Amino acid sequence: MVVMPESVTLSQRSDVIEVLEIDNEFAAASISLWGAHMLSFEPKHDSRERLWVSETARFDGSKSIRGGIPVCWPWFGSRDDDLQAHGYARKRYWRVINASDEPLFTEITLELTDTAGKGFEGSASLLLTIRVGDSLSVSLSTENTGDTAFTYNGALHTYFDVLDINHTELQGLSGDYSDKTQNWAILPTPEPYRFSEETDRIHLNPVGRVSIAQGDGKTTVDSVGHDSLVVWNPWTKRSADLVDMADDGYLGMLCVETAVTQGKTLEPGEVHVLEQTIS
Ligand code: TA6
Repeated sequence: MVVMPESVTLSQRSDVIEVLEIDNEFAAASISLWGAHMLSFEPKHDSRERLWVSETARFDGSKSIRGGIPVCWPWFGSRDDDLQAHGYARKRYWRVINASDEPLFTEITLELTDTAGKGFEGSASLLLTIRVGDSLSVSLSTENTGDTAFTYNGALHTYFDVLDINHTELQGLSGDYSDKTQNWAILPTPEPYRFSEETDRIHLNPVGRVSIAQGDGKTTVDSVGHDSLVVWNPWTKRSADLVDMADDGYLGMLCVETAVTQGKTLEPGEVHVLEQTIS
């Protein structure tokens, strides 16, 4: 049993979901142990919540939590078979293997207790290391613990809180993207990058930094270990169709996801880290 440092407390969000609450000199944050799912991050230097969670999100374990940072693993998106979209890591229990207060952040490491599942043939160890300081860094480490190679996909599927999607601009992307709403057509990144319709895009030029510019400030998103950045907003119709999103829920969120969508192959003993830092 890991002893929690001074800044961390454990609370019960529902019958099935326990949440680690972090409150240190730099920020407040919360993480559901079910899914290793970040639910909030509010740095104290500007008191601006960075993560959006749907007001109708389910916390009963029946669905992945709508909002925050779902951990998609060991695949991304939907599949041709019946298996659930975005893999199973976001719907399983993780355990705390380390928690410490460091000079500039609180560090928590969670481990997925059981990484095996239908649709994934490999043997893997999966860790999520979270650093809550002036910025938030979330680092997903996949290790091949078996004796044959495997290929995985995944994402840190972050829902950013925005004041109004109609007045939000995404900066820093360039090159082509593949558009899910247009049968995966390859199209050039718009400039300026603004939102006025359903947006579901895999950007294939994996830049390291993008920014979300909006009325009350800019949010910077740094990514490492990715081969793509996914940008999603369901807009009016899909928002209304989703049982765990209010009809106008799309107005206050924008997903910018640090992702591996092209398949990352790991040889036995190899480790791959996918990381997103939000400031
Ligand atoms: O990352 C974009 C996406 O794959 C969209 O196509 C959309 O379906 C979204 O994720 C949410 O997926 P979810 O399974 O959480 O409902």
